[in-house]
Amino acid sequence: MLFDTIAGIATMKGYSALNVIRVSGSDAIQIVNRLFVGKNLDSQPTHSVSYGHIVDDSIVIDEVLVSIFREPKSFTAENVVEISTHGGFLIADKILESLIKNGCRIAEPGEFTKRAYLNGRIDLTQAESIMDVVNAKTMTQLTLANQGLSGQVKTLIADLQTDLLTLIAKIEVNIDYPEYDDAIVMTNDIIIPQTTDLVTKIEAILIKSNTGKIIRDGIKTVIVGKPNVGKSSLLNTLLKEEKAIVTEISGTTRDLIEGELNLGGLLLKLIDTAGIRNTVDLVEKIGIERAKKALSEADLILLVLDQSQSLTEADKDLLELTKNRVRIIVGNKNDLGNSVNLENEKMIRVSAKHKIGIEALENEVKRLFIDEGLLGNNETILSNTRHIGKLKEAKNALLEAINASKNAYPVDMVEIDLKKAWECLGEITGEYGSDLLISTLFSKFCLGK
Ligand SMILES: Nc1nc2c(ncn2[C@@H]2O[C@H](COP(=O)(O)OP(=O)(O)OP(=O)(O)O)[C@@H](O)[C@H]2O)c(=O)[nH]1
Ligand SMILES: [Mg+2]
Repeated sequence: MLFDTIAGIATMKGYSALNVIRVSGSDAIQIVNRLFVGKNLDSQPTHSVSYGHIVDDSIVIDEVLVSIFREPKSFTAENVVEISTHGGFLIADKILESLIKNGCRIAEPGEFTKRAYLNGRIDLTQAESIMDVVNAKTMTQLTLANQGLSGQVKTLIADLQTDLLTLIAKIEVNIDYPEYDDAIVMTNDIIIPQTTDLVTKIEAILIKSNTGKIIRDGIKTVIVGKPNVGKSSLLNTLLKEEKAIVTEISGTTRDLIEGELNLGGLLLKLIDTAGIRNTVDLVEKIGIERAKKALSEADLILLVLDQSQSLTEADKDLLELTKNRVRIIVGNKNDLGNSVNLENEKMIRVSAKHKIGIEALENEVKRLFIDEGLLGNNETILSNTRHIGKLKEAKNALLEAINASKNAYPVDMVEIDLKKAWECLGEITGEYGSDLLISTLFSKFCLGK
């Protein structure tokens, strides 16, 4: 494949020690060489670093180090040059300008990674993992992202593809050469069990992927309760920051207040809400509507009760409303007493104000969301919503195939469903990526990546 030569700044501009400008394409080395005063880059070996200056129109722009990676042993599998410059606001822009003047084109967001993919150096799951590596905020997120980057997701899908392809190939032989004695007759007795095995494998992957998705995207954790029970105090204590206003007045919080918490590798996206009650205050009313909406979208609900008083109707309504959700009941104001006792319900007793019992609360969150065994085993876990969605589609197509077999449809009809499943798997790794999908995915990358 032949592409033009692109250039982009791979680092953030601003007060930093260094910036890196990346150039990729068949002319990358020659173009940089025209601006470089130092050794002749054309004759430098791959994976070498040269010291010199970038000079344009006899004006020295900066003292730089230039790394050369010759095709195919580079990130994009093309000739790549990385210019390390001093940091700051001007230098990198000026060098980029000179590169453009000399025949480069400015890279689009994600274009370097896109080339790595288009040149077959990485598959789509690895490309997507690069973005996850960049976006990781906790070590667990990073571990998952690195699994994808090293090709574990690719291998996981490839194993399924191999099984499926074997099955499809057997059917094809049977359709093409029905007279072959040794071609296995694809009776339902063969198609149904083998397809069922595949569905079982996919289901096992999908079950684990719940944990993966939550690790990757963070847990949307909504703190709810009636007014004045200490929701905002709990948010502040968890975040170790006075983020929300706390007063003894009921109805203090009006809008949603958000903060992020790294809990032993789990990312919690905490949202404090307005206390839920009947009110005539217009602003508070809107706040309560927002609280209810956040509640409906939560992955985890922290339902806060005030232990210094007995339960009110408002508390009971909220207990009922959230009973089938993933929730933790938090008995706050433990320092003032414990008038609340729930039958058959676990309640974590804390004092948000005095920071008591917080660790127990955090442990409960971990217990609910981290399958320790899963992460410890270094098993491959799918976490990307797109991958999970496509795998579910593949599973559904396989179920259709089983159904068609059971209804004694001809094998070539069954094969259509199996091929659909095959395509879904291919879309995960990018073998079947549509142009639109590919351009949308890479446009989410940062510049220079
Ligand atoms: N003694 C004691 N007081 C607490 C505790 N937690 C919160 N409070 C007090 O309870 C009052 C209400 O606290 P907030 O955190 O504002 O309660 P809230 O649920 O956010 O209230 P709204 O925003 O009005 O819904 C404040 O005076 C807090 O200092 C606690 O654990 N013990
Ligand atoms: Mg509040």
